[in-house]
Amino acid sequence: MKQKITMLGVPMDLGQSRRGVDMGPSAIRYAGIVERLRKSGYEIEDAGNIEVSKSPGVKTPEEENLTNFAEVRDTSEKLAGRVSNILSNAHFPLILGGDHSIAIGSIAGASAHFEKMGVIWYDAHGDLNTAETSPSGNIHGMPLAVSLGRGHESLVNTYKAGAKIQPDQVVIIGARDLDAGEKSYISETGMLVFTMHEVDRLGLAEVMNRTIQHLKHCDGVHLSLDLDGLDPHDAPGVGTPVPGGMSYRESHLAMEILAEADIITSAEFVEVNPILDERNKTAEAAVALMGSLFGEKLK
Ligand code: Z70
Ligand code: MN
Ligand code: MN
Ligand code: MN
Repeated sequence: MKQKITMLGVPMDLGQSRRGVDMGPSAIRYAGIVERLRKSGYEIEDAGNIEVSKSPGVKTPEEENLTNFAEVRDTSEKLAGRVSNILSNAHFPLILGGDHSIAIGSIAGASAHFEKMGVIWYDAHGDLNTAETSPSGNIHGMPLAVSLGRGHESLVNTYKAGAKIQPDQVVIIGARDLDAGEKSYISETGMLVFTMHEVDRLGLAEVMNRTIQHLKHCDGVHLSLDLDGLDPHDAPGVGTPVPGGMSYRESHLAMEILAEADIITSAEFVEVNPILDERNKTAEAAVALMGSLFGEKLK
């Protein structure tokens, strides 16, 4: 993975209902990400944040169970273009969220550069809802579904028409809060999901080995890491903490195994909410995990 990194912040908080996650990119910068990766010998360029604007005025009918639909759609389109350009310049796109709805844009932009891009979804949630199955109407619970071609067509058609990935290109790790519609979709498709049950049974090292094996047929892999995949004890600064998650240590091991396998071609770290955090602990965890993902060694 030794290459130039372009880092891009997406101060998006419209995909969910807690304010503050738009400050995630600032908190991660404050926690020293640029200096950290430079120490490992990377050239890293901070491209700043993309603009996220809330459009005032009349809500479209889509708003029914897709809150802030127009804003999320517009931001996704913009982000996809930026991510695609970063890859065209042969740089590694490192995206800082923002809520998880931004994955719609990251995956759309990145997948345009591969025949078959894999996605590792490290999260307490499946984010596989559609407006029909969502209990909340929050689009951050839908980005993986959208990338798989399920959901409102103008979200699905971000950047390029249609699905960006197929179920056999996805691995979910750390799930422990799946909604009924998400469970049905997982069992219909046979998608590989390591819930906390499998993480505890197999250990995270084995989970990561099986993940890498499962994505062998992919020519690129996007890592989408939601900080709520970690246990709230280690990452309290998230909008929807779910007990019983992967520890700080386990998550480091996961990143180190990915670094060793050298398969990740783009990454995003999302859902850091500094307002809900304890002394920037969650942003610092994100930075430390990025260090390991980019090959930092303990000795
Ligand atoms: C729930 C929903 C979710 C992230 C929470 C929660 C989804 N399944 N996603 N936090 N990142 O509203 O769809
Ligand atoms: Mn260059
Ligand atoms: Mn998520
Ligand atoms: Mn989540």
